Amino acid sequence: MAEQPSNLVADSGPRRGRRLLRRSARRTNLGLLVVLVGAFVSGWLAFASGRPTTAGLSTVLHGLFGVAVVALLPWKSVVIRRAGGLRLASVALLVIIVGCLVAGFVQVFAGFLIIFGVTPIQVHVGAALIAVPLVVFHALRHRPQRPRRTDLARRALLADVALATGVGVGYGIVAAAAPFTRPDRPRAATGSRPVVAGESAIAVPATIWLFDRVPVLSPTQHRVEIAGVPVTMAELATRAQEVRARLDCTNGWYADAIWDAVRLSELLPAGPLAEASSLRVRSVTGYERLFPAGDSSHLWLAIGSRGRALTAGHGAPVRLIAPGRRGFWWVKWVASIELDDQPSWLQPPFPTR
Ligand code: HEM
Ligand code: HEM
Ligand SMILES: Nc1nc2c(c(=O)[nH]1)N[C@H]1C(S)=C(S)[C@@H](COP(=O)(O)O)O[C@H]1N2
Ligand SMILES: [Mo]
Repeated sequence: MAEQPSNLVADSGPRRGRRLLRRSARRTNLGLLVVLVGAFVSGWLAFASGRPTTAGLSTVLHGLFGVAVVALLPWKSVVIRRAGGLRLASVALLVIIVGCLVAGFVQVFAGFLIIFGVTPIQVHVGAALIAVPLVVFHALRHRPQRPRRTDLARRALLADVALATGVGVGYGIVAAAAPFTRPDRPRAATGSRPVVAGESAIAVPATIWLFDRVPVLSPTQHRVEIAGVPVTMAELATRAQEVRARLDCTNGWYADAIWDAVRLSELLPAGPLAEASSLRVRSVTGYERLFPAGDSSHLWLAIGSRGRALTAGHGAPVRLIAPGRRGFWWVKWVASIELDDQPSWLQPPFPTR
């Protein structure tokens, strides 16, 4: 019955096969580039956001991009097997990406843990950072992979839809399974799992963002300069109230604790506060974050937890409590709080020390 259109007959056989393979190789590499960039960007987005909705959205987005990398690896293995030979830098890239993926899934299923002095997230983000120059080098060394018209052909789009569906289903399986590993430690929207069940902040792991050092300060000598006025710890203690807040570290853990703390809006002069665009919270170590001035009623200076003074590692004698923001905003060993004209978005998105 059916007569083959002549162009298809002419186009069949090994030559067509080779052309299709080359095209699928190009699309695989391009697709990998897109999802790698997407995973990298969404990973930092997930870190930047502390509120459950935005953090949850970027974490889901990140999971989808990450699973898409996994989904493309079987196709990439065809590209690799058909390549003339293996280059050392490309093999290193492969090892780094697989390590990054493994650490990502360890975080999802096991959560915060320390193996050989490092956590899954440290390995995961470290590997992603090392991958950046390797991917750039790899993509530049191989011939340019420009998108083509045929990439938008119906067959190609169908393949994309099939892949996207597979990625969605794959991510759904991961997300559905994750609550069953360590069910005693339910994941927050950020993916973090609780590190302690108690309500004392003292039991939480003392955490340094990058290279900061724990200073030893005297609770009786230390003063925190608030809009230029030195305030003693005893003064803060008399005004402190109990504040329940979740400290959610980007290292993959969270802790709900009760702090003894004073609201910043009650410590700052109302007039100048209304004029300022931001609050600069600075540590004696030089570590600092800028907050919108309007946040002053949601920011607190804590001097203890449930009647116990802070330990040196946790920011003694005074540290910031920033509910709804990731741990790196919770400046420890506060030296000063200044009203500032610099908008808070005009700062590095993450601390640099
Ligand atoms: C997960 C990331 C990636 C890994 C692990 C990886 C690994 C490899 C390996 C091992 C090869 C075999 C040749 C060699 O050793 O260099 C290869 C070939 C190739 N890769 Fe990648 N690659 C990745 C991503 C990319 C990306 C993003 C692009 C382009 C945008 C790309 C483009 C190519 C090209 C054009 C070839 C040559 C294929 C051939 O010779 O037929 N790769 N890749
Ligand atoms: C090459 C780049 C990256 C790849 C391929 C990648 C891949 C993945 C994968 C597959 C997961 C498991 C997600 C899931 O199934 O829910 C994951 C989790 C995670 N990744 Fe990445 N990632 C990359 C870069 C980053 C970066 C740069 C960051 C942060 C700055 C980051 C932060 C996270 C976090 C916090 C999780 C845990 C999320 C959760 O528990 O749900 N990733 N990543
Ligand atoms: N000065 C200073 N403050 C800091 C840090 C730091 O390295 N230096 N680390 C931050 C990070 S990443 C987190 S998660 C919390 C951890 O608080 P904890 O040590 O009480 O657990 O403090 C934040 N405040
Ligand atoms: Mo953190």
